[in-house]
Amino acid sequence: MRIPRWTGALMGTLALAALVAIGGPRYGAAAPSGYTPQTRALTVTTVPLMVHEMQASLPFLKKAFAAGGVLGPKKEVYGFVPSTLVVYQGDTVNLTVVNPEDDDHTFTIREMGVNLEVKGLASARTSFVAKKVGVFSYTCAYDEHLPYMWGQLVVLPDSAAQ
Ligand SMILES: [Cu+2]
Repeated sequence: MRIPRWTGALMGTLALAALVAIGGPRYGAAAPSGYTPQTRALTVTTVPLMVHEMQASLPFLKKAFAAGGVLGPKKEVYGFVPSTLVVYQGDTVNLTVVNPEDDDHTFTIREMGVNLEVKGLASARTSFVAKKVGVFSYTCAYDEHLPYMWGQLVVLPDSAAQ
């Protein structure tokens, strides 16, 4: 059977058109990341680091907590452990905050509207979606624990996911 010469050119054009339709290079548009947002269960513990109850075992704290001391009588140092959380944009964070000590705390991310109350000797849960890329501080809102009790939530762009 004889195949007309123009058939080869036509087939080449159709193949190119199909390739572009499937997903060839798209100039001027952001490449799709292909990342599927995940639900991440994260647990943070509130940990006493330098608090009034420790003065008996750490005598230098008496000076630190004295009036005019480096901490003063109205401040205590607590930490969030871990102090850095990393997720990708679009992830859902199912967060549990565990407080094994008797002071109340909050886990607060102002930019995301997260403000979780965590009573003493209890745990609390919340859930939120990390919609924006960036570095967001989480703090305890109690004045007695500021500026010491804080950490950072790092929200990476979904395009950075492997
Ligand atoms: Cu606190």
